[in-house]
This record gives sequence, structure tokens and C-alpha cells, in this order.
Amino acid sequence: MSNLILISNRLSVSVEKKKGKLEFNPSMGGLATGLGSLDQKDKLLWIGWPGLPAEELSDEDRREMGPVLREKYNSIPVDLTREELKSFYYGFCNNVIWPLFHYFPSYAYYDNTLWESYRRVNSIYLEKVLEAAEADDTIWIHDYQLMLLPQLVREKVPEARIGFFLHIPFPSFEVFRLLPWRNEILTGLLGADLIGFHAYDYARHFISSVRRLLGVENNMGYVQHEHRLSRVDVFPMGIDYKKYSTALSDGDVAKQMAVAARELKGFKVILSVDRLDYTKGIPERLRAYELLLENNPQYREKVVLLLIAVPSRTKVHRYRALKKEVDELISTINGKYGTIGWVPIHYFYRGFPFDRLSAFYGVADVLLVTPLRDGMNLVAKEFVATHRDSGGVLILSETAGSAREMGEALLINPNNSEEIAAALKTALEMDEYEQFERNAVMNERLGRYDIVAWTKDFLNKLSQVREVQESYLMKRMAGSFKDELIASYRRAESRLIILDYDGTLVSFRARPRKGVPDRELVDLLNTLASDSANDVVVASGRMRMVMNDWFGSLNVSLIACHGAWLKPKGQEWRLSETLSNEWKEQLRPIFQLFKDRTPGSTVEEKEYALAWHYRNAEPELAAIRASEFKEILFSYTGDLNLDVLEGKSVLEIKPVNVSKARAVSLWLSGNSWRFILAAGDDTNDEVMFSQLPETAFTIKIGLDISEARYYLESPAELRRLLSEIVS
Ligand code: ADQ
Repeated sequence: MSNLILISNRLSVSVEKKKGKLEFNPSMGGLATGLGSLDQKDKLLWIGWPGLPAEELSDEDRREMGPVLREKYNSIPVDLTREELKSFYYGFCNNVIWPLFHYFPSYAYYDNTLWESYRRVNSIYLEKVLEAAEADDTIWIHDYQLMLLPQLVREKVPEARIGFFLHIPFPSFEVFRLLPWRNEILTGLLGADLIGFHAYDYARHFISSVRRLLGVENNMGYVQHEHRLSRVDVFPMGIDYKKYSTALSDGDVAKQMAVAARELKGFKVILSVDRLDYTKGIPERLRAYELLLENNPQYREKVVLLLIAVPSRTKVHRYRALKKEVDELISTINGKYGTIGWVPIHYFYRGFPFDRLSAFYGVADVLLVTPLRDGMNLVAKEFVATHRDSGGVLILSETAGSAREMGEALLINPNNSEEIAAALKTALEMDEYEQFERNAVMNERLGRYDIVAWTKDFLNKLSQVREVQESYLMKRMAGSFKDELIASYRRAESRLIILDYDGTLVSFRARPRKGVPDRELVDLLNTLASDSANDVVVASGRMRMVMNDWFGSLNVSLIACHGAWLKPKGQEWRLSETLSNEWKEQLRPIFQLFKDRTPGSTVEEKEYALAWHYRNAEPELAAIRASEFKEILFSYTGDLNLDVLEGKSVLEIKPVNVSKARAVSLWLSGNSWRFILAAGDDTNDEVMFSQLPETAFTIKIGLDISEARYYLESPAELRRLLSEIVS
């Protein structure tokens, strides 16, 4: 039986020590419910910190805790010392990542010792994973505390099935780039097969950062990094819908609600529920409430605000400062507007269990959720589900992830107190029919994509990614395919070997001129060419002069300029066709214009082609310019008999009768090769692959859809293969 191993900073059960005795308090979070609903063919195992620093656990405690956690809660504890908690959790996680990812860059504190601690603690989690995991287990890593873990696991268990979900926003590139360890974080995450986010924007920001910082493109959400495919996708987390939508019919909740309603004496109730965190916009919310009372005296002594704030990260300075600010604001407002019979704000600085919280949701007329940033915000969803069969208005910040799915709420900008105050007025005055209608639409959605659907969706997608990866693996030139290729090579008395150059024999460089063949490659080509049965053709889009400089002295055949020039081995260069260059006059100014409008891009003029390279341009601008440029070029091609070639970060135009496939046909006609091998990485190579005989060994370099029969991951892999066949 395989396991589903879930790794998060905290376990879903919290261990406390009271009067020297251990207490185990399971917190039935949404995630536990979602996972609990899965068919139990997989055994569930949680790995995380149990809530007590290592120093507070005696050997005896450990002997007691381990088996209880394991047997009763399927949990494996991670031991963290006070020092580790300070520098890892309070330090790096909550003083660097949390503020930065929530767009508070000025709160982030970049200190290398904190980063070192983050790395170290991620490795501690790794050890636990390695102890627990077996080859066919599914490993699901959660949240910003463990962003290095996917890659750490990948390095140790390359075949592992790894998912990662980020519960907080992924910020835009402009913010993310501020992080000194940004590349390490991206690489860490890309160790996962599937990387999930709450909202499309976060996925988009992640993909954009990967592109700009690692230079890696995405193809329909698939990212190829270090020769592996990872998928990036969006899974807006749902709630335990059944539990919340039926809460009010629960006896305990109904009782609590009756008590609360009695105590609230017919006031209109505005509710606010969060952890006390500076991202939640609590002071801004209080100011907006004050504005409502100031501008609308008719609501004084008619409404109350119930402000519930769970203490959070109280060891962090900013949180203590926020607590002070909130305390002061509340006393100012209560002092200013309160009367003997009316307190404008009831403040609860503590969390509540499910029945009390649901009762509060139930009595509330309005839920006021105004985070400055929030990955999702489940409170908003819980409130709407609780009001499935009743009115109740949700006011929701447009910067919360849940706003994307809850367009029927009153959406506000959390920094605009006037707007929030106006929304409060609208909510308090909204007719009941409209309230019902809005809640019904939102409930339909929440019911469909609840925590159970969310969990299943994520795990299904993870399996699908593995299938896609496996379909590539089936074509991988390795194992029996390689044996067959080598045997066929050895048997054959005449062999044609066609090798594209850039991206196939050498990796791409920032500047095309830097792509000079190295000693190892020259030796390899020489060895291949030294067998008189071999005709080795190096076929490139590069200029004839360059090809001549690099390979002219070798006993190989050459194709330059995408097939305009040919040099069969031992012969001189010759043109494949009579070609004209007149079109260049007309198009050169357009190439220059695009170069000028796209900083970092360059124009390369070849004998029978013009190329615009944008590898070093700002990627998003380059993508826009490239599609614009393509449109323009296509409008010329028909009249001028030209062809547009789209390569990797290059757009090229050349006469239509010049092509690698045409050039290669010269080697095919009149020859009966017993062995043909062709390798390439580009769209230009695809036509060539498709015109070769079916028995040819066609190899695509890189993971991509291709006409080739096989694939290899990189130029280095192709070189290894070539060395093997000649050894
Ligand atoms: P949080 O910042 O903790 O979580 P949120 O999603 O609002 O934010 O709340 C999570 C849970 O805590 C909810 O189920 C809620 O009922 C409970 N809770 C909040 N305040 C409470 C209170 N005062 N008393 C009792 N219970 C309370 C992070 C991200 C969010 C993201 C979640 C899930 O910051 O954006 O929605 O993870 O991915």
C-alpha cells in the first residue's frame, strides 16, 4: 500500500505540556477534512512540528509522544529547537517571506543567518521525509515555510511524486526579485511535479519570475527546468462546505446563537474574524467603521462591530505593535461614540471553537473582511456557507484570493476607508431578497468546489502530470532503444548522421557568437568522422563563414544558413539554389525598427537571411514584440517568396526555397543508407524529421511535442550517446 505523506510546518495535532503532562489537541482544519474524505487506499501520514520546542521535551516525553502521534494521529513529529524556531519560523518565515509575499517589502529583513537557518530546517524536514517515504508514495508539501523541500526531496529520490501548494500569495516579479535568495526559492519549488496556487494571478507571477530569473519558458503551464517537467496550476481552496452550510441546524450552534442573539439585543451585527496580522487590514477596518458612525449618526446605538482576533506570532515585534495600535483604536472609538447602553465595538482577542464561531457567523448581518493581502481567506467562504438559507452580506477585499470566486460580495479596496464605510451602509440597507440572491450564487460555487473537491483535484492533477512525464519517458532514447540504436549502428556499412548545432550539440548562450565548439565536441566529431562508413552532417542556421571557421578543417559535411549553403565532405561550398537577396532592402528597416523598440534584442544579417534575436530582451516585452513582428513578416512572405522561421528566442526570414529539409534531401537521394541518425531541437528540425525514412533514429533534444521518434534531455546527453556509439 502506498502512502500519502503530507508535510507542513505544523502538524494537525498540537502537543502541549500542562503540569508536566503531555496533551494532544487535534485541530480539525479544513485540510484534514479534505484528506479524510479520500478513498483510503492510500494511507495518510503527516510530518510537521508538534508545537513544543525540543528543549521542553524530556526523553520520557519523547517515548510517550512518538507512539501516540504515530498510532493515533498518523503523525511524525519534527524536532525543532528554540533557536531554530527563532531564526527559521519567526525569523525567515515570518520576518522575510510573509511580509514580502504579502507586499510589505519594507517589513522584510534580509539576513543571511536567517536564510541559513531556513535551509537547515528544510533539511531537517527532509530527513523525516526520507525516513518515512517509500518509492511509490505521494509527497504533498505545504506552504511558504518549506519552499526548498521539493527540490531537496527530488535530489534524494529522483522518481518521487511531489506536489507543493502555496497558501499565501505569490507576489509579482517586481516584489519577488527583491529577495536575495530568489533563485534558490524558485529552484526549490520546481523540484515538485505540481505547484499549486490559490489564484491565477499568483501562478502568473510565479511563471513570470521563473521566466525572468531562470530564463525558463512555460508551455501551457508546463515548465521545463533541469530536464524535468513541472506543472503550475490553480486550485482555489474550498471549505468543509457540508459542515458550515448545515452548522445552524446543529443543536449546540443553535443554542450558542440564541445566547448571542439575546445578548446583542437587536443590534445590527457587523462581524470581523481574523488572526491578528498586519496583512489583515484591521486598523483600516476600524477606521472605516468609525467613518460610518461619524457620517451616519442614525446608525449609532443601532449597530455593533464584533471584532474577533486570534493572537498570532506574538513573539514578533510587528505583531505586538499592531496589537497596541488595534487596542488603542478600539478604545478611542468606544470612548468617542459609546453610551451607557451601547458599546460600538466588542473586542475578543482570542480564537473560538467551531460552534461559537458558527454562532457568530449566524447572528452576523454583515461580515467585514478587509485584508490588505490574503492568499485566499476562508473566513469569507465559511460565513457565506453558514448563510446558505438566509440573508447576510459579505464585504470582501478585492486583494483577497477569495474575491476571484466571490464576485457577488461587495468588493472593496481595503485602503479606501470611504469606500468601505459606503459598502457598510449599502450592506446594512440591502433588501433581503438581494442578500438571498447573492448568497445563493456564491453557495452554489462553494458547494461544488469544496475542500473534498479541492483535495481530489490537486491529487488527480498530480497523477496527470506524472502521466505526461511518463509519456515522455517512453520516448526517451535510453535502455532498449539505445541498445537497438547501437546494434543497428554497428551492423550498418553506410551511415548518415545529421546533427543540428545550437541547442543540439551545444547549449544556448546569451550571445550567439559565444557558441564556439569546445575541444570535447571537436574531438567527438573527429572520432565520428574518422570512420569511413560515416557521413557526418553538421546542419545549422549559422553563416557559412562561421561554419567554415569552426568545422572547415574536419572531415564532415556542412549545411549553413538553414540550407542555403551546402558543403558535402571533401567538396567545396555551393549554393543549394539560385537565390536572390533583393527582399532584404525592403525588410532590413523593419528589423532595425524592432531592434530599436526592444532593448536587448539584436539583428543578425546572414547571406540569405535576416534574424532578430531576443534572448536578452525583457521577456514579456519580447513576447509582445515577437507576435507583432510575426504578423508584419507574414504579410510580406507571400509576395516576396519568403519564409518566417520561429526558433528559440529568434525570428528569422529567409527565401522559401531554402530549408534544412531540402538540403538534407541531397544526402538522401541516390544513397541507400543502412543507418540514419538525425538530432535537432528546433521547429526547423521538425520538417527534416518528418521527411526521413521511418527507420531513421530521429532524436529531439528537450521535452517538447515533436515528430521525432525519441528524445534526449540536453546536448550533454546527446554527446554521451554519440560517444557511446563510437566507443
Ligand atoms: P490564515 O491567514 O490563517 O491562513 P484564513 O483563511 O482566513 O487565514 O483562516 C483560516 C482558518 O482559521 C479558517 O478556517 C478560520 O475559521 C480560522 N479562523 C480565523 N480566525 C479565527 C478566529 N478568530 N477564531 C477561530 N477561528 C478562526 C492562510 C492564508 C489564507 C488562506 C489559508 C488557507 O493566509 O489566505 O486562506 O491559509 O490556505
